[in-house]
Amino acid sequence: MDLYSMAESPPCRSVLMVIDYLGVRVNLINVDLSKGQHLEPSFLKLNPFHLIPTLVDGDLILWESRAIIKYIVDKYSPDNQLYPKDVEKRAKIDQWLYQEMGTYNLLSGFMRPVFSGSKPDVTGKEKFMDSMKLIDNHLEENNYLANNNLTIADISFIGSLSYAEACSVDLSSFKKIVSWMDRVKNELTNYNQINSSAMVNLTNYMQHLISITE
Ligand SMILES: N[C@@H](CCC(=O)N[C@@H](CS)C(=O)NCC(=O)O)C(=O)O
Repeated sequence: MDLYSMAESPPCRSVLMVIDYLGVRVNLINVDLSKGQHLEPSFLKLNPFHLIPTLVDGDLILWESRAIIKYIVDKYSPDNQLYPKDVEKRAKIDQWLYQEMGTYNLLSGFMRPVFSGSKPDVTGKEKFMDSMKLIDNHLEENNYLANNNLTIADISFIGSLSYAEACSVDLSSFKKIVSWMDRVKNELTNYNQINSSAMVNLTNYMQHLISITE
Protein backbone atom coordinates (compact mmCIF):
# COMPACT_ATOMS: atom_id res chain seq x y z
CA MET A 1 0.00 0.00 0.00
CA ASP A 2 1.53 3.35 -1.08
CA LEU A 3 0.70 6.60 0.69
CA TYR A 4 1.61 9.77 -1.19
CA SER A 5 2.03 12.41 1.46
CA MET A 6 4.13 15.14 3.00
CA ALA A 7 4.43 15.30 6.78
CA GLU A 8 3.90 19.08 6.88
CA SER A 9 0.36 18.63 5.51
CA PRO A 10 -2.24 18.42 8.33
CA PRO A 11 -4.56 15.92 6.56
CA CYS A 12 -1.53 13.74 5.71
CA ARG A 13 -0.55 13.66 9.38
CA SER A 14 -4.11 12.67 10.35
CA VAL A 15 -3.71 9.61 8.11
CA LEU A 16 -0.21 8.93 9.43
CA MET A 17 -1.45 9.02 13.03
CA VAL A 18 -4.19 6.47 12.30
CA ILE A 19 -1.75 4.20 10.43
CA ASP A 20 0.67 4.37 13.35
CA TYR A 21 -2.05 3.74 15.96
CA LEU A 22 -3.21 0.64 14.10
CA GLY A 23 0.32 -0.58 13.38
CA VAL A 24 -0.46 -0.87 9.65
CA ARG A 25 2.50 -0.99 7.25
CA VAL A 26 2.57 1.47 4.38
CA ASN A 27 5.12 2.54 1.84
CA LEU A 28 5.46 6.32 2.25
CA ILE A 29 6.12 8.32 -0.91
CA ASN A 30 7.00 11.93 -0.22
CA VAL A 31 5.33 14.48 -2.48
CA ASP A 32 7.07 17.83 -2.02
CA LEU A 33 4.48 20.51 -2.71
CA SER A 34 7.14 23.24 -2.67
CA LYS A 35 8.80 21.51 -5.65
CA GLY A 36 5.49 21.10 -7.47
CA GLN A 37 5.72 17.31 -7.36
CA HIS A 38 1.92 17.12 -6.97
CA LEU A 39 1.60 18.68 -10.44
CA GLU A 40 3.82 16.16 -12.18
CA PRO A 41 2.02 14.03 -14.80
CA SER A 42 2.70 10.76 -12.94
CA PHE A 43 0.95 12.10 -9.82
CA LEU A 44 -1.88 13.75 -11.77
CA LYS A 45 -2.60 10.34 -13.27
CA LEU A 46 -3.30 9.08 -9.74
CA ASN A 47 -5.11 12.17 -8.49
CA PRO A 48 -6.22 14.75 -11.06
CA PHE A 49 -7.15 17.06 -8.15
CA HIS A 50 -3.39 17.10 -7.27
CA LEU A 51 -4.02 16.69 -3.55
CA ILE A 52 -2.20 14.76 -0.86
CA PRO A 53 -2.81 12.45 0.92
CA THR A 54 -3.48 9.93 -1.84
CA LEU A 55 -3.47 6.18 -1.19
CA VAL A 56 -2.82 3.40 -3.69
CA ASP A 57 -3.73 -0.10 -2.51
CA GLY A 58 -3.61 -2.58 -5.38
CA ASP A 59 -6.12 -1.35 -7.96
CA LEU A 60 -7.68 1.12 -5.53
CA ILE A 61 -6.68 4.76 -5.75
CA LEU A 62 -8.16 6.85 -2.96
CA TRP A 63 -7.88 10.48 -1.97
CA GLU A 64 -9.51 12.63 0.76
CA SER A 65 -7.93 11.94 4.15
CA ARG A 66 -11.17 10.98 5.90
CA ALA A 67 -12.09 8.45 3.18
CA ILE A 68 -8.55 7.03 3.39
CA ILE A 69 -8.71 6.74 7.19
CA LYS A 70 -12.07 4.93 7.12
CA TYR A 71 -10.82 2.55 4.43
CA ILE A 72 -7.65 1.69 6.34
CA VAL A 73 -9.54 0.83 9.54
CA ASP A 74 -12.20 -1.17 7.68
CA LYS A 75 -9.70 -3.10 5.61
CA TYR A 76 -6.79 -3.60 8.00
CA SER A 77 -8.25 -3.38 11.51
CA PRO A 78 -11.97 -4.12 11.09
CA ASP A 79 -12.73 -4.75 14.76
CA ASN A 80 -11.10 -1.59 16.00
CA GLN A 81 -13.21 0.83 18.02
CA LEU A 82 -11.61 3.72 16.13
CA TYR A 83 -14.33 3.06 13.54
CA PRO A 84 -16.59 0.25 14.78
CA LYS A 85 -19.11 -1.76 12.77
CA ASP A 86 -22.15 -0.63 14.79
CA VAL A 87 -24.24 1.51 12.44
CA GLU A 88 -25.28 4.11 15.01
CA LYS A 89 -21.77 4.51 16.38
CA ARG A 90 -20.45 4.90 12.84
CA ALA A 91 -23.10 7.50 12.07
CA LYS A 92 -21.93 9.65 14.98
CA ILE A 93 -18.29 9.30 13.92
CA ASP A 94 -19.21 10.25 10.33
CA GLN A 95 -21.17 13.23 11.63
CA TRP A 96 -18.10 14.52 13.49
CA LEU A 97 -15.78 13.82 10.57
CA TYR A 98 -17.96 15.97 8.29
CA GLN A 99 -18.29 18.58 11.03
CA GLU A 100 -14.56 18.84 11.60
CA MET A 101 -13.94 18.98 7.84
CA GLY A 102 -16.25 22.00 7.70
CA THR A 103 -14.43 23.58 10.62
CA TYR A 104 -11.05 22.89 8.98
CA ASN A 105 -12.30 24.47 5.76
CA LEU A 106 -13.23 27.62 7.73
CA LEU A 107 -9.71 27.67 9.17
CA SER A 108 -7.92 27.12 5.87
CA GLY A 109 -10.33 29.59 4.23
CA PHE A 110 -9.56 32.47 6.57
CA MET A 111 -5.79 31.81 6.35
CA ARG A 112 -5.79 31.55 2.53
CA PRO A 113 -5.16 35.30 1.89
CA VAL A 114 -1.70 35.07 3.52
CA PHE A 115 -0.53 32.92 0.59
CA SER A 116 -0.97 35.95 -1.66
CA GLY A 117 0.45 38.51 0.75
CA SER A 118 -2.81 39.68 2.40
CA LYS A 119 -3.92 39.50 6.01
CA PRO A 120 -6.09 36.61 7.27
CA ASP A 121 -9.80 37.17 6.67
CA VAL A 122 -11.33 38.56 9.91
CA THR A 123 -14.93 37.53 9.18
CA GLY A 124 -13.80 34.03 8.23
CA LYS A 125 -11.86 33.79 11.49
CA GLU A 126 -14.98 34.75 13.47
CA LYS A 127 -16.92 31.93 11.79
CA PHE A 128 -14.14 29.48 12.67
CA MET A 129 -14.12 30.67 16.30
CA ASP A 130 -17.94 30.34 16.48
CA SER A 131 -17.62 26.74 15.33
CA MET A 132 -14.86 26.10 17.87
CA LYS A 133 -17.09 27.48 20.65
CA LEU A 134 -19.83 24.99 19.76
CA ILE A 135 -17.31 22.13 19.74
CA ASP A 136 -15.99 23.35 23.11
CA ASN A 137 -19.56 23.23 24.45
CA HIS A 138 -19.91 19.65 23.19
CA LEU A 139 -16.70 18.65 24.98
CA GLU A 140 -18.08 20.04 28.28
CA GLU A 141 -20.19 16.90 28.48
CA ASN A 142 -18.09 14.51 26.40
CA ASN A 143 -14.49 13.34 26.66
CA TYR A 144 -14.30 12.64 22.92
CA LEU A 145 -16.13 13.86 19.84
CA ALA A 146 -18.13 10.65 19.35
CA ASN A 147 -19.20 7.63 21.39
CA ASN A 148 -17.15 8.54 24.46
CA ASN A 149 -14.00 6.84 23.25
CA LEU A 150 -11.14 7.67 20.91
CA THR A 151 -12.24 7.44 17.27
CA ILE A 152 -10.97 8.50 13.86
CA ALA A 153 -12.99 11.72 14.27
CA ASP A 154 -10.74 12.79 17.15
CA ILE A 155 -7.56 11.91 15.28
CA SER A 156 -8.66 13.65 12.11
CA PHE A 157 -9.57 16.80 14.03
CA ILE A 158 -6.26 16.77 15.94
CA GLY A 159 -4.50 16.81 12.56
CA SER A 160 -6.73 19.63 11.33
CA LEU A 161 -6.17 21.73 14.44
CA SER A 162 -2.41 21.40 14.09
CA TYR A 163 -2.84 23.93 11.28
CA ALA A 164 -4.38 26.39 13.76
CA GLU A 165 -1.41 25.79 16.06
CA ALA A 166 1.07 26.43 13.22
CA CYS A 167 -0.74 29.67 12.38
CA SER A 168 -0.70 30.75 16.07
CA VAL A 169 -4.48 30.90 16.24
CA ASP A 170 -5.12 31.28 19.97
CA LEU A 171 -7.29 28.37 21.11
CA SER A 172 -6.57 28.84 24.84
CA SER A 173 -10.05 30.21 25.65
CA PHE A 174 -11.56 26.89 24.54
CA LYS A 175 -10.67 25.12 27.76
CA LYS A 176 -12.41 21.84 26.95
CA ILE A 177 -10.86 21.67 23.49
CA VAL A 178 -7.42 22.27 25.01
CA SER A 179 -7.85 19.42 27.53
CA TRP A 180 -9.34 17.13 24.86
CA MET A 181 -6.34 17.85 22.60
CA ASP A 182 -3.94 16.92 25.42
CA ARG A 183 -5.93 13.74 26.13
CA VAL A 184 -5.96 12.62 22.49
CA LYS A 185 -2.28 13.46 21.95
CA ASN A 186 -1.39 11.39 25.04
CA GLU A 187 -3.40 8.44 23.78
CA LEU A 188 -1.52 8.57 20.48
CA THR A 189 1.72 7.32 21.95
CA ASN A 190 3.82 8.42 18.96
CA TYR A 191 2.16 11.83 18.57
CA ASN A 192 5.41 13.76 18.95
CA GLN A 193 7.42 11.43 16.76
CA ILE A 194 4.91 11.85 13.92
CA ASN A 195 4.21 15.57 14.31
CA SER A 196 7.10 17.43 15.95
CA SER A 197 9.56 18.16 13.17
CA ALA A 198 6.82 18.62 10.56
CA MET A 199 5.12 21.11 12.87
CA VAL A 200 8.36 23.09 13.25
CA ASN A 201 8.62 23.33 9.45
CA LEU A 202 4.94 24.18 8.96
CA THR A 203 4.98 26.75 11.79
CA ASN A 204 8.12 28.45 10.43
CA TYR A 205 6.61 28.57 6.95
CA MET A 206 3.25 29.97 8.10
CA GLN A 207 4.86 32.49 10.47
CA HIS A 208 7.05 33.71 7.61
CA LEU A 209 3.99 34.19 5.36
CA ILE A 210 2.06 35.93 8.16
CA SER A 211 4.99 38.25 8.94
CA ILE A 212 5.04 39.49 5.32
CA THR A 213 1.43 40.69 5.71
CA GLU A 214 2.14 42.71 8.90
N1 LIG B 1 -9.88 17.58 1.99
C1 LIG B 1 -8.56 17.10 1.61
C2 LIG B 1 -7.59 18.25 1.65
C3 LIG B 1 -6.24 17.85 1.06
C4 LIG B 1 -5.36 19.06 0.86
O1 LIG B 1 -5.83 20.22 0.86
N2 LIG B 1 -4.07 18.81 0.65
C5 LIG B 1 -3.13 19.87 0.38
C6 LIG B 1 -1.94 19.77 1.32
S1 LIG B 1 -2.44 20.13 2.99
C7 LIG B 1 -2.61 19.72 -1.05
O2 LIG B 1 -2.37 18.64 -1.50
N3 LIG B 1 -2.47 20.86 -1.77
C8 LIG B 1 -1.97 20.87 -3.12
C9 LIG B 1 -2.88 21.61 -4.05
O3 LIG B 1 -3.86 22.22 -3.58
O4 LIG B 1 -2.63 21.60 -5.24
C10 LIG B 1 -8.15 15.97 2.54
O5 LIG B 1 -8.57 15.97 3.70
O6 LIG B 1 -7.43 15.07 2.10
